Amino acid sequence: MIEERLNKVLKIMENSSVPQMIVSDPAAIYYLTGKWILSGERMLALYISLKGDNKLFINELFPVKEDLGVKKIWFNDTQSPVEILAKYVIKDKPMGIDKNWPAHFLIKLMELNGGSKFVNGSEILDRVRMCKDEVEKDLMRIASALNDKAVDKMIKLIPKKYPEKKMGKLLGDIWEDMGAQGHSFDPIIGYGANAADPHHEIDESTVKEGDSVVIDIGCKMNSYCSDMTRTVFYKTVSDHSREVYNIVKEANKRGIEKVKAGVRFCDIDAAARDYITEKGYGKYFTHRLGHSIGIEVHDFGDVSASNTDKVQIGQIFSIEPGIYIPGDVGVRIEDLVIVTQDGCEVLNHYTKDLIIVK
Ligand SMILES: [Mn+2]
Repeated sequence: MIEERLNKVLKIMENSSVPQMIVSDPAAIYYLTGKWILSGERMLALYISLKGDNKLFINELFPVKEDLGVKKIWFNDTQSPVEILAKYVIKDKPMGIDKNWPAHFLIKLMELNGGSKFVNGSEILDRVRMCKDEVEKDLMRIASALNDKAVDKMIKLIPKKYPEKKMGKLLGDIWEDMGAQGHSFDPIIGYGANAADPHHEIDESTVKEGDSVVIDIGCKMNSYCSDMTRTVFYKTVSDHSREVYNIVKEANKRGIEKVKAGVRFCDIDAAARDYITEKGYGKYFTHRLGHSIGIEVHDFGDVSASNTDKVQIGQIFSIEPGIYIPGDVGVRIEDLVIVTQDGCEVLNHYTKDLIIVK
């Protein structure tokens, strides 16, 4: 177990009157143990408690030889893992449950009275995960540095006029060459009208003169995700498209400038959104400004009008304003930032100057 992380979790458990918790999400278990265990539909449960009698319940089909600093309780396919788990829990105390734990396990544990009440325990862990430690910050810097290089390679491929799908495939090769563990999410490469669809699924479209090209990509490296977007233009750019680009670029800048410890997420969202609205394009900025990122590309915690939490040092999230005018032009510019005392460190360094690819 990674003691420093576990201790942070235990402290919040204590303050929240959740003396015991079941963690089942492989990403959360990785965060706490440094080990990925992917057991499919078989139960995997890390039980942690304020008493310190932590245990990892794991099916024999997924042998983990190394010492993870937590006692392993093995079971096989002929046994009921929840019945085994229920023997170890404190039955008259509340139990935190992982938000992703399948209901059939939870219901069984409830039937066995494996706790005095059951609460969603994930928020405790998710909030700890939002603030990255120094090791994680470095891994995020490494993943983002690869993304800076990859976006450059992708932009240079545009004149080849490959369909979006082929571009996505080539990006997979780029990640492989760089030693990354593949995409952190399905890449978005959108030409022209497709660029105006924020979550466009890549298809067989090809680029046309005057198109904006949205490239929203990220890799996984050392189990951490990168995510950035750049928008460029092919051959020419209309005055209207240039105006839209410059507004998004300024909104991205204003969002980033607003970030510092103690500022509310909603105020960061507003810093970018209000500018776009002021310029008359508010209704075309249809999504939240950003999302937390780390082991998962969308970690807990979003940068949106409804999140009134204050940002804390070490949190990493995206700043990704966009303007999407259906059938016309789409522009998004996205960077990841690490919150610092006085501002933030921007993880992406690829230029945001308007590029016209010839
Ligand atoms: Mn993103």
